[in-house]
Amino acid sequence: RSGESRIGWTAYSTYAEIESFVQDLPSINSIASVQSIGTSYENRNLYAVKISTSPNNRKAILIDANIHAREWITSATATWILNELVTKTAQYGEVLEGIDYYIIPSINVDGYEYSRTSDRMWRKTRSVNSGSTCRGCDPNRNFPFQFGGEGTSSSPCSDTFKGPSALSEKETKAVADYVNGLLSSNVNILAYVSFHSYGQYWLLPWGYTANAYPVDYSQQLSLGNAAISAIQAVHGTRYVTGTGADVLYGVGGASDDWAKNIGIKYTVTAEMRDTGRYGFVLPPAQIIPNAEETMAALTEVAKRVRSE
Ligand code: ING
Ligand code: ZN
Repeated sequence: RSGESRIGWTAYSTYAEIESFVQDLPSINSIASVQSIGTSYENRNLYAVKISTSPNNRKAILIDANIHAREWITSATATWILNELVTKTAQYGEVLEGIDYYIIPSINVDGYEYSRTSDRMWRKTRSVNSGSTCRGCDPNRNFPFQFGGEGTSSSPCSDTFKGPSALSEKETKAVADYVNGLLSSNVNILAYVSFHSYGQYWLLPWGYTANAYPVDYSQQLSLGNAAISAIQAVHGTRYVTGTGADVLYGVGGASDDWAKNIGIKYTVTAEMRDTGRYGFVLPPAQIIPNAEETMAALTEVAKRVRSE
């Protein structure tokens, strides 16, 4: 259990630590399998972990984390969840029964390392933009649904730069190819959860513009309400739910709307702790409490997916 001991969740990990943690998971428990889903702009490996207690494909939940570099709590939470599921499998029947998980614990890995070593508030990828000295695109404006819409910028120096084209970034392309590959091999992904911080919001589709709702919005909202009640029951943390655009601002090219648009029923952007006291620089002592309440929300997603 070398990977587990290297993480511990009392501090934020380097990507190298996250990588070895992920690689060790199958040796801890064969319910985990690890797949490389590509490489980053700076050639780091990108991973997805499948957690399944059955040899057959079942209903599935997909999670992406750390699309934004400075949102460190998101990969810490994703790795904590993975560790719980592989080391305490018997305790998580409500989560694991009948459902497979596909978890991408850290996707903007170059940005994450840059945020750790050079600029704590870095958000974007680290790709070079032609004709500019400013680096990176906002990966959560780079997906091919409402690309270039509200809340996106055409300036490479902006924190919300959409990129030269949809899926221009190796990291977003890796996610899209992976998800599309699963769907075309008949994996029944019924929920897509994108981990972000901060603000304590459970953001539903559509996020691209205000006052726009998918036809099944009442179901999205009832799951959102169940999830935020479950979160509050753990440590008293209060979330707000509603569409991303109604609650915050309209965003084109985000991963959650893209996932909804390709037919995944339940999609959400989960904006984790806190509401601004520490913001992105959430103290490491809050990693485990944040992860525990997120697990409670995920349990609600699992219950809903199972009943679909
Ligand atoms: N916030 C999200 C962002 O990408 C968001 C908010 C996502 C709004 C999706 C609507 C839809 O800007 C953070 N913290 O990244
Ligand atoms: Zn974010």
